[in-house]
Amino acid sequence: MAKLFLGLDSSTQSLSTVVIDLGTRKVVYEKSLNFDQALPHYKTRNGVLPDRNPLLKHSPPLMWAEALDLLFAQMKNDGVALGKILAVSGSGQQHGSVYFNERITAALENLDSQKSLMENLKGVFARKTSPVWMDSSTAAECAEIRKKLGGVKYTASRTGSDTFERFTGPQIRKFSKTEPDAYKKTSSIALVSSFLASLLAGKIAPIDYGDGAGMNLMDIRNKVWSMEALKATAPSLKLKLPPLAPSGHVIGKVSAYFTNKYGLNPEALATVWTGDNPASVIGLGLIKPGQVAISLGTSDTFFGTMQKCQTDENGEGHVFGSPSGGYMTLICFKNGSLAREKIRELYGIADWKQFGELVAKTSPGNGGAILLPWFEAEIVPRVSKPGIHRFDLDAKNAAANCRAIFEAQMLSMRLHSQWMNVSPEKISATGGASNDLALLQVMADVMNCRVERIEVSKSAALGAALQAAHGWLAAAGKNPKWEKLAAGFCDPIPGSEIRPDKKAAKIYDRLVEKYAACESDAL
Ligand code: XUL
Repeated sequence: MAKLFLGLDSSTQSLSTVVIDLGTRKVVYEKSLNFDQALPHYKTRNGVLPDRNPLLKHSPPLMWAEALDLLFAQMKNDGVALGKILAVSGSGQQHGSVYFNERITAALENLDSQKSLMENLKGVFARKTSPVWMDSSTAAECAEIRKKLGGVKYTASRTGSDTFERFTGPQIRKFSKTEPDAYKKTSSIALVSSFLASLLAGKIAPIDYGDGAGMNLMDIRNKVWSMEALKATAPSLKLKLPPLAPSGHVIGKVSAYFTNKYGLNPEALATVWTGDNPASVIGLGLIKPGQVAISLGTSDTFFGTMQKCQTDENGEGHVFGSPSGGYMTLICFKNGSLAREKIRELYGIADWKQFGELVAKTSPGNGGAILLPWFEAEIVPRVSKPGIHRFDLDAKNAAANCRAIFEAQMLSMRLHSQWMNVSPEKISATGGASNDLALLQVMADVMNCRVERIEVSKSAALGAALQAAHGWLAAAGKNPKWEKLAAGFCDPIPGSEIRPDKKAAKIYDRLVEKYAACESDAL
């Protein structure tokens, strides 16, 4: 018999869904709905409202609710067996926040299936728009909270991260300062993830330890709201926050709204959602502590899992709760594919094949040449003024510069993930540039670790579907094991393994020190 679980992911630009059958261990349905295209009346661009102030990035929360209606209607239309879904979970873009007045509780309890979610939610918002993770308008509030908490190191060790502009705490502080009356009228604050979970459950949903850690408000070690951080952020904040809970934890049965309107199984369980990154960690199969994935996209992201909570005293990396227990880290390097492409353009290289051939003409370590490729302001390390720096590297030597960009990016990852104290057995490489073998060889050599490629479309929605299955099994007293549960859904591409070259690895053990010195010199 089919054992169906539904995962949703509300990201910046789209709402996606993945349905898995745990019986056959297969993804049986997937779909994405692009906000700009499907809901043009909100006038968003890439899911965000245009604003004259480039630092302000807000989205309309009603758009996310309306998208949920549209996607369920689409699933019904496509013949998805919604009546057989056993549990639903989800994930959302991290840090974004939704502000309700006191009418929210009754509205959620009485969702009328004759009306749309949009109509049901009329008059419940205390703030029309939601700041999202791309917003960087809270530098002052970050500094204020950090100062009240006692500096970068303390803030990071207490909440899992230093204060960041996009994090929810600084955003709430700004709202309370700039719109004190609206803040006063706010009875409840949700994250994107807990907002959508609340709609599915028909009541205010808890925030999970993964997404909750992206707020600068949660005590990362004890997984409770940190009174110290709440006090440093805004008045009466504790009263406005829902409880914290593990992701996948059962909230109750799904709201009758979805049962009556779309034929969703009335016995299906609504569970606690998480952030898109914690959900992706599951969707990429990072279950055991010490596992690492590197996503090579516009930006490069380093994901790792750890049993014990270590935090970055330099405040560059983030620690979130992982849905499979323990902790996960996220370290984001802005100059990823963006910088690789810039070098390709700079030297007029036709394609990535030719780029790889040039890299092959040079040897590991590049004769000690170092490039710092900060084409854009960098997140890790924190660099506010973009700039390219070359050390013992001839700007006219195309081949050396091609190797230098790959080595710089991997050396930077090695250096800036050292605080995690994790030596991975293997690294899963994913994202657009992960089919570049020259880059993966440099990755294996610099990290001195096996690298395997993994390709999962919609990793966050898949992670959410697995989370729904885990929650359902746990509620049935089955004590599910994550490794067993995820097996088969996110396996590496057969034959994609790349092994480190021991001689090259030794060279990088020395070069990482020179790289660190060059960084200090340039910062
Ligand atoms: C993580 C972050 C982004 C969003 C994207 O800290 O800001 O990855 O979660 O959806």
